[in-house]
Amino acid sequence: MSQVMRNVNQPWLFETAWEVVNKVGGIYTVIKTKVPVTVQEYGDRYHLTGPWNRFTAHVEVEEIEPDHPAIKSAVESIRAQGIQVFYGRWLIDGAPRVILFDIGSAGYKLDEWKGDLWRLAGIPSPPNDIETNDSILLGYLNAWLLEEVAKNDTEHAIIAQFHEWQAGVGAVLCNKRKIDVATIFTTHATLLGRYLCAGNVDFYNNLRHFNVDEEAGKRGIYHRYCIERAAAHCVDVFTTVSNITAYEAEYLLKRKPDGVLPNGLNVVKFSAMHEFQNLHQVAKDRISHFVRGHFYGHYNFDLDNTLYFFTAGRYEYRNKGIDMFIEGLARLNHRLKACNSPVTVVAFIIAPGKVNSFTVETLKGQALIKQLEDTVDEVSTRIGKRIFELAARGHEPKVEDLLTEQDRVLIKRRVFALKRDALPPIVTHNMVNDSEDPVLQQLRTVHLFNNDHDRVKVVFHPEFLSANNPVIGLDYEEFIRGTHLGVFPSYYEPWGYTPAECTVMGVPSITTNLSGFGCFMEDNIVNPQDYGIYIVDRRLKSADESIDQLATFMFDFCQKTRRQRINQRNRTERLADILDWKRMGIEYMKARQCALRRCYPDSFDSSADPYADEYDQDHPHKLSRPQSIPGTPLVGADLSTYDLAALSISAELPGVKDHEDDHDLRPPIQLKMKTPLMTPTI
Ligand code: G6P
Ligand code: 1S3
Repeated sequence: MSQVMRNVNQPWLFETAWEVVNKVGGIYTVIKTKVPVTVQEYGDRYHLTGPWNRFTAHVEVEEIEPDHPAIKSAVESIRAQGIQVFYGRWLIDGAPRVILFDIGSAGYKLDEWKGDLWRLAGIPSPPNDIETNDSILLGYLNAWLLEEVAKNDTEHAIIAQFHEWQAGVGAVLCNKRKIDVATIFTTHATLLGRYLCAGNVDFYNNLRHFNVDEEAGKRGIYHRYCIERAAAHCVDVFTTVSNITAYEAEYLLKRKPDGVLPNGLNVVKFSAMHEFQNLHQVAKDRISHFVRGHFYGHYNFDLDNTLYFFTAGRYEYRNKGIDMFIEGLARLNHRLKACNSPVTVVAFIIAPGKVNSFTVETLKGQALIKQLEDTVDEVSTRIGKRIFELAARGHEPKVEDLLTEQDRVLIKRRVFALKRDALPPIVTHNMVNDSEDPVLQQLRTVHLFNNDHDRVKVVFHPEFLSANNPVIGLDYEEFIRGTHLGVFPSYYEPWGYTPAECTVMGVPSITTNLSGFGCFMEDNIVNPQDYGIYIVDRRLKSADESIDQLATFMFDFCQKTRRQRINQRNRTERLADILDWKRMGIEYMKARQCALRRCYPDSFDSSADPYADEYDQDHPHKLSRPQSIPGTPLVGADLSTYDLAALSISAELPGVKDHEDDHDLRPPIQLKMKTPLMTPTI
C-alpha cells in the first residue's frame, strides 16, 4: 500500500516485456497490437520498457530525449552508471514511448544483482543460464527506473505491468523494495506447463498432483520457475490470457489469477465489404505459383480444385498439435482417395526449425517454373507481333503460322526440364538433423511422400515466411489470406494467435478446447463452427478420437463448393469485431484499475468507481459486449463465473452441422453471456 496520496486519475503506465521491439513470439504481437488502444487512453503517460536489440531497435525506434523531468532524471541517473538507455518512439501504430536497456552494458552488475536476488527473495541463479541472467539484468534495470520515477514524481500514481517470467524479476523487486507502484504480472503460459506438455504427460488430468518444485528441478528450470512463481505472488494483480491457463496457473504457480486478459488484434476493416475476398484470390494465386514450381514433374492435379491448409507457430511439435495435424492429414488422404475425390489438399507446416538453407530441389523448382513462364511470355509476345503483322497486311492469321519451329523447340526444352523421377520434396530446407526431425519422421511414418496418387500433399517450411523469401515470397499475413483453412490442433496453447489471425482475415480455422482461443470462442459464440471456427475436443476424447474428429472436419471442408467457402469466409470475417482490442482492451483497463485500488485504496471513492467490484467475489461482473455487434443473448444463459473444476470434465462437442444453404443472410452473431472475462477471486 502506498505511503503517499497519489493522483489515481492520471496515472503513469509502464509496461515491460522481453518482447518490446524484440520479436520472439506471441507476446510481441500482444504488445504491438495493443499499443493503439493504450496510447489512446494514456497518451505520453504510457511507456514500454524492454531490452535493446541492436538488430531491430535502430530501424524501429526513433531516438528522442525524454521530455518529462521525472523520466529524464530517472534515465540520466541510470546512464550515469555507464548503462546505455535508449529513449524514443517505437515507429508503429500509436508511436508509443519506449525505454530500452542495453543489457550488455549492465553486465558488470550481474554478480552483484544475482547475490542481491538471492538474499532478498531466495531466488537462485546458476552461472550459465544466459536467458535467466538477461532477465535478472532487465528486472533490476526496470526496477531501478521505476524507483527513480516514483521518487521524482510523487504526484501521480504509477502502474507497472510485467509480462511473462522474463520480466518477472522487476515485479519481485517492486514488492521487496516497496517501490511505490501498483503492479500487475501477466503470464502468457507457465514454464512448467510448457515443459510438462512437451513431454509425454497427461497434463490436464494431473494438474493438481504435480510436485512442482521437483518437476521444475528435473527439467533444470527450478530457478526460472522461482522467478515466475515469485512474480505471481508479489504483485497486486496477477493475470493470465485465458481461463484454461488461469486454471493451470492456480495449480502450478499456487496463486489463482485475479483475472483473464484475452489477447486482441487490430482489426482492419475494408471500406469495400468484399475486398478481403479479392485479396484472398490474389494471395492464393501467388501460393499457386509456388505450388506449380514445387510440384514440377508431378503437377498432375487441378489447381482450381486444390485447397490450401496450413499450420504455423513455434516449433513445439506436440504442444502446437503438429503431431495431430500430420496424423489427421494421413487419414484425410485415405478418405479422399477412398471416395475418389477430385479435390487435392496442399498442407503447409510452417514452424522454424534448425536449418542450413533451402534445398537445391526447392530452389530449382521455382527457377524452372520461372524460366517456363519467361519463355511463354517471350513466345506470346512474338506470336502477338506475328498476328499483328499478318493482320496489318490484310491476312487472316492461321494457327499453324503462329508458333515457329524455333519457339516450339524452346518450349519443348522447358517442358523436358520439368521432368523428374524423384518425388516433390516434403521439406523446403536442408535440416540440421533431418533423420531425427520429428515432423519429417512422422511424415515418413504415415507415408505422406507427395506421391502422384496422394490427394494430400505436404510442404514443411521450417522457417517463418517473409516477402523476401525466394521460394514462397509472401509475408505471413498475405499467406494466410491465400489459404483456405488454418489447422491448429494444439495441446498446450494459453491463447493461440494463429486461429485468431485467421479469423480476422476471414479464413476458417480448426482449434481445440485446450487452447485459450478455442475455449473463448466456445464460451462466447453460439455454434462457432457456423462461423468457421471448428473446435476439436481434446479433453474428453482419446487421441485417436480427436484425430478422427479433426480428419472429419477437414474432410467435410473438402466437400464444400466454392460458393459455400465464400459464404463461410464472409461469416468468419464477421467475428473479427469480437477479437478487436477495442473490446479486449477493456479487460486490461479493469486489471489496471484493480491494481490501483489495491495499491492506493485511500484514493478511491468506491461508490464512484465503475470498476470497483471487478474482483470482488460478492459482485461478479458480466461480459462486456461490443457496441458494434447486435448480440442475441442465450435464453437462460449461465451468468456464473468460470468453473475451474469443469475444465477437465465439461465441454460438449459442438454439433458438426453446417449451414450449407446459408447464403450469407447475415443473421446476428449469437453471443453467449456465459463467461465473464475476469475471474473474481478476492
Ligand atoms: C474470392 C474471390 C472470388 C474467387 C474466390 C475463390 O471470393 O473474390 O473471385 O472465386 O475467392 O474461392 P476459393 O475458396 O475457391 O479459393
Ligand atoms: C504464448 O506464446 P506461445 O506461442 O509460446 O503467448 C501468446 C501471447 O499471449 C499466446 O497466444 C500463446 O498461446 C502462448 O504460447
